[in-house]
Amino acid sequence: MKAMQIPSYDVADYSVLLKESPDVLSAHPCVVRGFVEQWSAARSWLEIDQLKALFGTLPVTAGAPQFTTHRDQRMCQVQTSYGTYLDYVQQPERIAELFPEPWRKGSLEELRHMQLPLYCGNLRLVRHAAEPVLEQIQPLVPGNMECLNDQIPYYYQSGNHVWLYVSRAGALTPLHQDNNAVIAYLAQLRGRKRAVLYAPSDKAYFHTPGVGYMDPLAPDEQQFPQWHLAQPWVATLEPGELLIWGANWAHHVVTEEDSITVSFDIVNATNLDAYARSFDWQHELGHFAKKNATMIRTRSDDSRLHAALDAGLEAPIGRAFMQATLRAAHQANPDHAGAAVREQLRRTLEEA
Ligand SMILES: O=C(O)CCC(=O)C(=O)O
Repeated sequence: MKAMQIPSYDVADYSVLLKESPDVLSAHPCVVRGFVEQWSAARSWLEIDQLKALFGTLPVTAGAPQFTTHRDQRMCQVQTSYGTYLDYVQQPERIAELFPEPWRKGSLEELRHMQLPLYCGNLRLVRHAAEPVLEQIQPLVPGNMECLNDQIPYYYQSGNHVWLYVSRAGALTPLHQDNNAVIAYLAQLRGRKRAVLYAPSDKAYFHTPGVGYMDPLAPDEQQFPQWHLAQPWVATLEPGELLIWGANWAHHVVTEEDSITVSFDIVNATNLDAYARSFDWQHELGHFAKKNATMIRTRSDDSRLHAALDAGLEAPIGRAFMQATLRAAHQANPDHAGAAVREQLRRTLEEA
């Protein structure tokens, strides 16, 4: 199918569009101009040496491609610090010295064969709504969008929702859908990226169970026999532009010019129920609760939570922990500003 160009709006026009059509991101992604410049990060995260000084000691992995979403895709991966990864971005010729073998996956020889740069996409900057790093990207959402993130208990603890991507030209993020049915954006601070997106309603065409996601740049006719029925939406993202898409939109991103990009995940009224039903946060929250089971058992007498902890499965523990938290919050403060959101979350979880 002929690719559709993603429409681009000035932030004021995007705001008007959202007022008229709050669910516009379900219909198509948007490029928004004139927003990113407001951020402190548009100045303080613009140089790699600044990022090294701020985040260089944090542990990360870097892979080529960033991760895999197709059963036959090979991968190389190293475990390192963010500072060492940034050294590699600045001086790729030092790769053998910076990442001595054995690697976590693959080898330098295999990487050279793949002709892809290593790409780190798992720097974890935020684990709490009050994290100072969030000050750097205020306002968090363009065009006065509704954002309920802070009203969802454990939102930033039970999944990564703030991403800082530094990538070399050629870096690849294969086609995938984000965890937790979030609305998400890529805000380009430096360099250029090319994105291809597909609506969730086209999933049968771009995804085959047991095989994975297709490569939009080289679709395999045998594995994705109806690939041509999928409608691609495309954009080239330049510095200062922000690309935003709705829940479950699949996306494939190639770094065309060395880049620095911020990505942020959003939950609002349009995807709150889908978020509540998602497995990924339930699993991560359950993992946390399981590790802290003794403390949680003493603090809560919720019998369903105790039963889930006894059974020991992460996702049901995460669900039960969230439900117990929501019930306790409602009893303690039914008039809280986030009470309606919490009540909706609780109801959706009960029904699931
Ligand atoms: O910028 C990229 O390479 C892709 C990022 C991405 O896919 C995401 O944040 O979900």
